[in-house]
Amino acid sequence: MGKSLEYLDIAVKGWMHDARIKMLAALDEDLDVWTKSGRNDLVTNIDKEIEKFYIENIRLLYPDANIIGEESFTKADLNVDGLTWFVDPIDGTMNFVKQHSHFASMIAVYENGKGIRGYIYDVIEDKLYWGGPDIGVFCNDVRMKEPSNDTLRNGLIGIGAPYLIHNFCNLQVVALASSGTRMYGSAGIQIIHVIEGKCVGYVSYLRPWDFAAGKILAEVLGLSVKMIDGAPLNMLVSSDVLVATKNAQRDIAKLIKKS
Ligand code: 2AM
Ligand code: CA
Ligand code: CA
Ligand code: CA
Repeated sequence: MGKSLEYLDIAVKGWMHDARIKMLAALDEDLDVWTKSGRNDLVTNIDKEIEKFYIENIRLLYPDANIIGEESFTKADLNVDGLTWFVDPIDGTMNFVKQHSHFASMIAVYENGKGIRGYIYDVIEDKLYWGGPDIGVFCNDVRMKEPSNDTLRNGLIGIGAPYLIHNFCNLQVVALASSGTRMYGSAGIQIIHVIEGKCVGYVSYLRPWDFAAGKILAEVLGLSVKMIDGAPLNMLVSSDVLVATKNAQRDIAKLIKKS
């Protein structure tokens, strides 16, 4: 990878702090908003600006790196050979536009398919969750502990709304077997809740930049990050993703039915 991980951490945190200032300023201005695949799927000028800002900075320091950014990737970028960056400039764009809260900015760094660093920034709370297998996980400067290995019955479960509405894989039964269901509209925010131990799991249909950073942080903290049927995730493919305590993962596996 060339430069040290300490160097990388300082650089990425600087970019993300600058991006946060841009996002907060944008909340007081008129946004340009476009739809993508449908009326629920938005992109703003700020998503595009921040992705461009991250990619320009990554390219300056790591000119040979492969970058998979939500708003700009092409098929040619879809490989994980060497150093690969996953960029989701605003995760929860609908929340950014409608709620002015519950959105995140996410960056992940993989080397030959292995997670090196994940960064999830809860912009409104000003909390940056970051780390990797060599150093552990931190919330800002505070080291995070592994969440307790709670069961589904004793914990809250985050579920992507379409999955619950359509009862994908019998998830309505999973929801009823838990202590309650939570939906925040941002994969990053929901994964933060699992690594903090506020929820025992989160399941949704996600794209690689939605789960790349969270997978690294959650696995370092002893959580399971797999497809809902327990199959390993492919870092280049969108799929159902379950981030959960090991006990909740086992409980959910008993209740799901393949759709
Ligand atoms: P996004 O805001 O970066 O697009 C809830 O919508 C969560 O699912 C968000 O984390 C959102 O990320 C993600 N998501 C993934 N694919 C989506 C899609 N096609 N439409 C809306 N949200 C999507
Ligand atoms: Ca999007
Ligand atoms: Ca996203
Ligand atoms: Ca996004």
